[in-house]
Amino acid sequence: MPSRQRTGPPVVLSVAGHDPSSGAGITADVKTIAAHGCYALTCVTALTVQSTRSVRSFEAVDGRVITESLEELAADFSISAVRIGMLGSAEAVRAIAAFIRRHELGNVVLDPVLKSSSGMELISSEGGQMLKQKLLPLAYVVTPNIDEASALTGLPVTNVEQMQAAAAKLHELGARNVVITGGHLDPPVDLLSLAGKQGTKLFTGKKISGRSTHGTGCAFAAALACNLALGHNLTQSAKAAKQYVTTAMRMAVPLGHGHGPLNLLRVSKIAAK
Ligand code: PXL
Repeated sequence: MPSRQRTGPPVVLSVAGHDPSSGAGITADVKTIAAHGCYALTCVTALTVQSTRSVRSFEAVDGRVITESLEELAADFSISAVRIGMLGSAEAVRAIAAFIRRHELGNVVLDPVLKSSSGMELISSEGGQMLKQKLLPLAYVVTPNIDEASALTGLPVTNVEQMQAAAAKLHELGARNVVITGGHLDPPVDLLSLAGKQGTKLFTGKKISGRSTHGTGCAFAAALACNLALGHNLTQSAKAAKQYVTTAMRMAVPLGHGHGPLNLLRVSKIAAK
C-alpha cells in the first residue's frame, strides 16, 4: 500500500464505535491522531449509549454502510495506517476484513474490543468468533489487554509469564505481531511479541493513580497506528504509544462522575478569557 500522501500528513483511518463521552472510540481516536500530527479518517461501526459511568447499550451500523464508507474514503485518500476498535457485529467484521484484503492494507492495528470495562459486551458472539478467525490473521499487530488476551486464548493472563504464553497462543491463532497491554497490572507492563520468533520485549511503567482511565486501550492502539504511519518500526512505535498513554493519563483533568477521559490532546493550559 502507498505509505504516504505525496504531500501533507500521514492519513490514519479509525474504524470503531462512537462513544458520546469521547473517552474511547472514534472521537477519542480523532484527538489521538491529531495529537500525532496525522490526519484522521473515520468509519463508525456502532453507536454506543454511554457516559464516563458505564456503557448502557449500542446499535450496530449496517454492514453495507460500513463497506460503502470505507470504499469512498479509500478512493479519495492514501491510507497509511488503520486502527480497528469496537466492531459490534459480525457484519462489521466481514466488511472490514474484506476491505483490508481488497486494498492490501499493511499497517493495520487490531484492538480486539470485546467488552467495556463496565462489563458490557461490545461485539456479538458470532462477531467475536469471526474477529478471531478472519480478522486476527489480517492485522499487522493485535493489541489485546490482559482480559481480551485471556478471552481470545482461553488462558489465564494475570502476570508476565502468562502474557508470554497467551502471546504464543495468539501467534498460533494466526496473529503476526502481538502487544498485550497490562496497564492494570502492578507495575503496569506491556509485552510485545514479534512475528517469526523474533522474540519478546517488555515495557514496564509506573502505576498511575486516578480515575481518568477511560479509553486507554483505544489511545494506545491509535497512537501505535500513528507511529507506524509516521514511519517508525514496531518496537519504537509500541514504546512511543505507551509513553503517549502514560502522559495523557498523568495530564488528565477530572471530568464526569465515573472513569474520566485521558488528556489526549495534552492541552495543559486553558486559554485566557
Ligand atoms: O475501551 C473499549 C471501547 C472501545 N470503543 C468504544 C467503547 C469502548 C468502551 O466503552 O465504547 C466505542
